[in-house]
Amino acid sequence: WRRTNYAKDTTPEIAGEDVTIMGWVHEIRDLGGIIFVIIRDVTGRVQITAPSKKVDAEILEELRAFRKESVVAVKGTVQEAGKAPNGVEIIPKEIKMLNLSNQPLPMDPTEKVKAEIDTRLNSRFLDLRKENVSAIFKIKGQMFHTIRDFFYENGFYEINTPKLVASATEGGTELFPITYFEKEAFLGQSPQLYKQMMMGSGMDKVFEIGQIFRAEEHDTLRHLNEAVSIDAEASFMDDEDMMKVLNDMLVKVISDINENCSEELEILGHELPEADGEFPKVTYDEAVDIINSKGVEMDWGEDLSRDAEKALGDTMGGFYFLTKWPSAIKPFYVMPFEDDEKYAHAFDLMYNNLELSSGATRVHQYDLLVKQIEERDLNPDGFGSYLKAFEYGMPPHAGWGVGADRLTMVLTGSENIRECVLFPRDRHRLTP
Ligand code: ATP
Ligand code: AMO
Repeated sequence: WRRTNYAKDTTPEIAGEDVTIMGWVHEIRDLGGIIFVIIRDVTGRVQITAPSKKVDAEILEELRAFRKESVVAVKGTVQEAGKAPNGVEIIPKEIKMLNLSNQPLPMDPTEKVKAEIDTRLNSRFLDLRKENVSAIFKIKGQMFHTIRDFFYENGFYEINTPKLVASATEGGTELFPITYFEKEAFLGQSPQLYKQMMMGSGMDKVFEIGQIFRAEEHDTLRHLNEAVSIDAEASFMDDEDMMKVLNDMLVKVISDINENCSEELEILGHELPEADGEFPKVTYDEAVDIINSKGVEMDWGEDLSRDAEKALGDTMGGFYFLTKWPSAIKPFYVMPFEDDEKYAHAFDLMYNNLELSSGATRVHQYDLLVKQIEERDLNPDGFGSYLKAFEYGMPPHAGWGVGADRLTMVLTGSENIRECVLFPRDRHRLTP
């Protein structure tokens, strides 16, 4: 048996032809004199129609033994049928049961019965059979495709860096410790140190798409303990240059998804945000004023609370950059302003109240880097192999990291980050 057609390309144009369809039993309706079975595959659905007058008794018997969500192969003749999916039905000639599904199902992939997210994630393979669930991952796939294209077109080399690491990068509290033979090690929080070391390699511009691990204690709709980060780093560039790169990349992502994923967007009932020109910028100082004017208390020098993010998001709307952060709340690798050290060349990209990315011009001077590490009560000895790269010719450079799963939330209209990850890892979930 060989599959000849997908559901989608079984159309009235091929009426009269014999086809072989393979897929899942989506629905069975046995009306006595006629049996309807809907078969679902990656492209959609197609109807098998078996009138008892036209079809062998043996085949009718086999159809009656079908159980929902079993995997079957059906050979038959295509015939025009106005009311059926694609305007066709297949009159079966031969049937093969490839894998019989147990009953009852742990959840209903036809969505006649709604299930909670936990039930769905427990049976994720079944959940993904729903078109509104797989649509999210088809869009996420297009997002990665466009992003890779964008980087390659713009001279960025793709790199892979270790996820088993010896030190923290994004503040010591969110690390997962592991045993690495006789040494202590951690799961990487960010490729930060490696992408910066690559600037000392002369490769000029690099990007990485990879897993990051953060021992976030809190349980929110936008944090996971394992996420995918899209990281970029470029030599002889600064924060302004890298904001432009990020801006251009997102414009291309939105335009490509509109062009190539219109069906998926329709299934999700989602319209993509506008992104054609330059995203607005608001400085941290301006943001503090806006937030306070909205009745949310915030002192200068604090990170934005959730309420502050919401107040700012309500005012700004859409994509915007939050720039010129206080140095004290940014990591050691961020470049302070030359004329006013209390400000840093750091930015976040926001969408409404959701932080999508952080980036900055980096410190490329060895002495300043050591000073900033010490000021944050970290020990420079722990950063030996990183610091070494700053002693022998490190160009000025800048970069950013985008949370791929958070960006997918924006691109698919999902409220919960768990919807945008196949097998999410949160405080309570380590399987499947
Ligand atoms: P970063 O990687 O820079 O921390 P982030 O997007 O993870 O980026 P958030 O965790 O969104 O940053 O931080 C926004 C603010 O929301 C922070 O002040 C954080 O402490 C706060 N926050 C995070 N989780 C919760 C929560 N469950 N309830 C209330 N506030 C929270
Ligand atoms: P930051 O810590 O802001 O910056 O992380 C970058 C982006 O990654 C996403 N993100 C997360 N997504 C889901 N769950 C999480 N727990 C989580 N943590 C982070 C967010 C965030 O904006 N090294 C810097 C980047 C740089 O400067 O190049 C960094 O890691 O969307």
